[in-house]
Amino acid sequence: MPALCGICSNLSAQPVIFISGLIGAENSKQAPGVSPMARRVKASPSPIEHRAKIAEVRTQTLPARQIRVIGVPLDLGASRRGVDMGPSAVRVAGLEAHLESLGHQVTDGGNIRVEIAETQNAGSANARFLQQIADTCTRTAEAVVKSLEEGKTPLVLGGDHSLAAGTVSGVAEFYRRQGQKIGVLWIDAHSDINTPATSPSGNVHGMPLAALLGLDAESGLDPLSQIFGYAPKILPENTVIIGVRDIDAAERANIRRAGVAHVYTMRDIDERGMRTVMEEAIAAASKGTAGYHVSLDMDWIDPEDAPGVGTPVRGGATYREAHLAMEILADHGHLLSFEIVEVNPVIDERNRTAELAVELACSAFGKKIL
Ligand SMILES: [Mn+2]
Repeated sequence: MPALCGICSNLSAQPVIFISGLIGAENSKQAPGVSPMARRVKASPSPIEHRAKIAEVRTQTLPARQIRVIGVPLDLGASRRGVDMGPSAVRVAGLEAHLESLGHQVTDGGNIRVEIAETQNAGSANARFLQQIADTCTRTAEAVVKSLEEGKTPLVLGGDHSLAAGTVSGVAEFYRRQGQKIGVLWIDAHSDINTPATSPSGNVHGMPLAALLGLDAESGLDPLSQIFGYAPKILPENTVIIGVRDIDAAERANIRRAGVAHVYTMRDIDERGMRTVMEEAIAAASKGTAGYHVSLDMDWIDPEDAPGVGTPVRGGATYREAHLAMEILADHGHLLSFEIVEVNPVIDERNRTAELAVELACSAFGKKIL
């Protein structure tokens, strides 16, 4: 289908309201047999009118949200210390003020209680601090459910990525009570799909996606998969992994075992472009669901732009690719909840990774260049 312009091609994937808004009542009176696309081309306004109209309609699809910030200063799931300071770094970078400047109402719900490593017994080497992490995730899940009940979009700040088992469980539980499923976009250098039985490191931040998909949940050994007493929280067909470039052998097998078919590696982004990848990812996560949760591990972005992360890996998304992905998410409007994890101020440079996290959150919540 030929697009009218760069902006129009953007619109072709928008909800129906968009297209009908562009065609207008007058044009809809045209003779039967003329395709909607032909009517649209015929009815093209001047470029300036056209752009103004698009700007107006786009704004309409992004209503102001009430956003609830929830900090989870967890670093029990990682071997490198420091991501427990992530929520603070992102707040210091001005998260609340920047989101409010976009017209959103932001309330900060404070931090979820987390145990301090030095006071705890790590338990089994297969999954260190697993029970303490599961307890924190359960508290996180309950806070997320409460936010959604109050009509607020949860914006969770980590902390290591194991906390996603809590966030996603909360979103899934809220929608399950309404008979609906959710999708997940897992944007990360790693696939985080080990289980306590397969993990080579015993670091629980490499396990949350497996827990959410209910992989090995029947073994009863993984309390992360049992939050709210059931598994799985998400289905493989609505789960999309984006930006991976460091997957161990067990994870490769687990991706197949779990049946996750929508995996976009950095090679896919290189070859096919961020635009195509995000459109396909959003389509998969949206299919038959109420919408999707976005779990953004800052290590997805190249260490050149995001040096302060738990586990840096070369070859990540560029600054602009990362923004574009978030902008495309905002265009679609089906974002149910959002989290930013693995910001590590200890190895950051003057808080620039936390500042980038704030920028990306703004793009995901509707900030536009023009
Ligand atoms: Mn991760």
